[in-house]
Amino acid sequence: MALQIAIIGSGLAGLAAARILRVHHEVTVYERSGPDTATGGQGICLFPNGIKILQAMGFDRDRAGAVSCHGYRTFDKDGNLVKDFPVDFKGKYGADTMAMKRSDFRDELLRLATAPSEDLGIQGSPAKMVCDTSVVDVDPDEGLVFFKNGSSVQADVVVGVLLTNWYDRKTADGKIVANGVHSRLRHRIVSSSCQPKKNGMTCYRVAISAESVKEALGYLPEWWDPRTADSRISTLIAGDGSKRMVAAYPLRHYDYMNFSCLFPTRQDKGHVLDSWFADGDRQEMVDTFNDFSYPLRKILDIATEVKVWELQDLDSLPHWNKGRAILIGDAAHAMTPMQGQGSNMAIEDADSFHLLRPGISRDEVKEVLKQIDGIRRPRTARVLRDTRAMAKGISMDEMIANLDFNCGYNGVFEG
Ligand SMILES: Cc1cc2nc3c(=O)[nH]c(=O)nc-3n(C[C@H](O)[C@H](O)[C@H](O)COP(=O)(O)OP(=O)(O)OC[C@H]3O[C@@H](n4cnc5c(N)ncnc54)[C@H](O)[C@@H]3O)c2cc1C
Ligand SMILES: *[C@@H]1O[C@H](CO)[C@@H](O)[C@H](O)[C@H]1NC(C)=O
Ligand SMILES: CC(=O)N[C@H]1CO[C@H](CO)[C@@H](O)[C@@H]1O
Repeated sequence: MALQIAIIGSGLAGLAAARILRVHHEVTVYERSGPDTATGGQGICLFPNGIKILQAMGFDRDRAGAVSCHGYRTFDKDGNLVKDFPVDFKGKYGADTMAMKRSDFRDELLRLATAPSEDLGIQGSPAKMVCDTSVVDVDPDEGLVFFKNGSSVQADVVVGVLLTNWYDRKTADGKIVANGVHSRLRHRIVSSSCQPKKNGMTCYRVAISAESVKEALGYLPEWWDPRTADSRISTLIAGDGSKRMVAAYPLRHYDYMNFSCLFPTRQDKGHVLDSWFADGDRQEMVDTFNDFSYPLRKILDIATEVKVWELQDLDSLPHWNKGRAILIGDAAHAMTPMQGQGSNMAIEDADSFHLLRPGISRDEVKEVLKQIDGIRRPRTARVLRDTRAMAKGISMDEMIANLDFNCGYNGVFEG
């Protein structure tokens, strides 16, 4: 008998889980927004640990416009190369590292979750998407999912993947929406408090097209130009103890570059920026990096849309599951993007649902969810710890050890 599976949230974790589970079970995904909702337009980097699992799902890198990255380059603020760190991700860990536009990545996951089985060459039936449907409560023991309109459904497994339940959200008109509903939902599963922790850094995020830079500068800087960038993820560091740095990675075949501009949070700023959708102030960003080299200053100066976010994460939770319900993705282990492992962990979580094997009985579900919790929690706790350490600065050896630990993972059966 196939299990009835309810997934709350069609984000990266939910859709990946739907793809894994649709082969042997009946999956419904409930999404409070529209069908093409993509939280943030940010670029996203997938490492070999995520890519190996995605490839096994039939992930199509061309559809996602993925750009392979073959290592890291560090520049000083004047744009001089300080360090080149090539990484043979494929040779060393069995798959590439790829940067993608976040919405392209989600579109590809949506295809894998909902396309006809024949198209994907798999068994089972597509996951059902139910959009514009907020889940307001769950009963983990009974497997009940309650909707805003008062109705409910019963499932054998409830997968909770709610991003916004760990911090407040800002609406388009600037109102801060309390996370009451989401925290109630989460507290049904995990009773401990989950206050986000800020790591002291603020991040401006901007996307800039190669076209607009060529127009403004007449050329592409060395670290951008595909002929000289050698597929590296580039970082420009202030190098003056101020911890200011700019990370740049290419998207959509180098047509775009997304920049994360990091600096220590100004304590004198009264307001709290809890949402990574908040609009930032371009002038403030330009001022913060005004001693960096001309091409970068100019590039930041022509940015049209500046997003600002105070980096924050969540302490490791004591458990992720209760009864028939389990949390995965950011709801279970939100971390800052300092290692770029957040969504990779979500993909690994999804892969662990292979343990809900074909023919499993309804009665066995609770045991298996406990087992998944036992496998996933220690690993994500370590990745969180390493990600926190990144903010303080780590040695080259530590960085390599982290890459080995993160990228060397081969899925739940080889874990
Ligand atoms: C600035 C930034 C940069 C990042 N860069 C990287 C990177 O380079 N590499 C990487 O691996 N990770 C990165 N991450 C982390 C990554 O974005 C997250 O780990 C990932 O999105 C988590 O997926 P998710 O499915 O848990 O959440 P999401 O993708 O946000 O999905 C949650 C979904 O649930 C829906 N939802 C919420 N509440 C309800 C409800 N009550 N009812 C129904 N639906 C609901 C939402 O609408 C949404 O669609 C970054 C994060 C940030 C903030
Ligand atoms: C309530 O919402 C759910 C989920 O969208 C839907 O399936 C159900 O038909 C709705 N019930 C009523 C009475 O509107
Ligand atoms: C191409 C791309 O992904 N651009 C995104 C980069 O980040 C900005 C700010 O978050 C988004 O608005 C862009 O869509």
